[in-house]
Amino acid sequence: MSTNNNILDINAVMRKTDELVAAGSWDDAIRLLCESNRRGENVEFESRLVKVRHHAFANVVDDKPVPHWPKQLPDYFPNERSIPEIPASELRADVVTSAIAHHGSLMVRGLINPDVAAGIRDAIDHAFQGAAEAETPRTPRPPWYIPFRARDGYSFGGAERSYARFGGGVHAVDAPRALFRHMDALTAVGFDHMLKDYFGERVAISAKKSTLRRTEPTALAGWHQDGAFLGTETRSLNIWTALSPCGVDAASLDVFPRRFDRLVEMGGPDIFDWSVSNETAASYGMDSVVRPVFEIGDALLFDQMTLHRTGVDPGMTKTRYAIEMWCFAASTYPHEQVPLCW
Ligand SMILES: O=C(O)CCC(=O)C(=O)O
Ligand SMILES: [Fe+2]
Repeated sequence: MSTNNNILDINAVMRKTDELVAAGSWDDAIRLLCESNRRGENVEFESRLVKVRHHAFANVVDDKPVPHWPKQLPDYFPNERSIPEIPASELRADVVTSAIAHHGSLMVRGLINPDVAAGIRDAIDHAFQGAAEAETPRTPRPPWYIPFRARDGYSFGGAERSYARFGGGVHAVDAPRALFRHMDALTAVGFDHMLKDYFGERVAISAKKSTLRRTEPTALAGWHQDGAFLGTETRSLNIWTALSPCGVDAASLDVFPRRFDRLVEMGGPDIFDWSVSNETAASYGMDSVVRPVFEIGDALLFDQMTLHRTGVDPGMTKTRYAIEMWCFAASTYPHEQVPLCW
């Protein structure tokens, strides 16, 4: 990536961004910052982009939920007992709709190019280092780690960060360069358009749940459906992207390859009150659980009803890099998740 911006260009872009925001042209501001950062990564662009995406939400979103969602589609993978798989070239909204409705998730092979993934991994390492150094006091470590500030009316701070760290994660919004690289890699393969098609409206991501992960084989793994805290009625899609090989000697995910139309019973001797006990999970047939093997850049798409956990095994030896990014139809956005416009 080149860094051929000179200071005059940077100032000009920032001034133009101010003008666009003042005029209410939020999408143009987002586009300008993305294009500028693509030409040469710059922390000013990246941190402004996080802020503009967050502030844009209140200003651009007046969408109503589209009626009759999700579309009723036949099962495109009628003989599949495991998780349906497609190459990235076949990714379309209707394929996602069908796979989620009939199988609970969809594996997309080769969504992100391995060279691009290496750049994201590098940004994740820097973000973890920045987060560790910034712990007390929480001072920024630009360009890798810059604590995100939510607007009034949203809650995002120490409690959320401690929770993410406990789970082996750093919030993507605290790592503007990693977030840019990841969203840009997805945009480069048309994922933004696919999402818009999938929801039929504006898309927003969650500041609270979009997480850079470096997961050790010793990680805690509790069965859950994210709908336990995202709500069952919201329209969501998680894109979980592997940035290092996993499933053999690094943690994967364990996934029930089926649709659940409600939350299963929660509680038991597990990690959180929204965790599902091993016994309850087993009652849905442990034999059917899939632990996918991911190559770098493969992504699993699923929603808040999918029953899953971190897929670890005592014999695993390697750290796994991944990004979990929860996307929502803006009109059904769960406020406490703290929105950023795509
Ligand atoms: O990365 C993991 O191991 C857990 C991810 C997860 O629970 C999710 O993406 O919803
Ligand atoms: Fe989850």
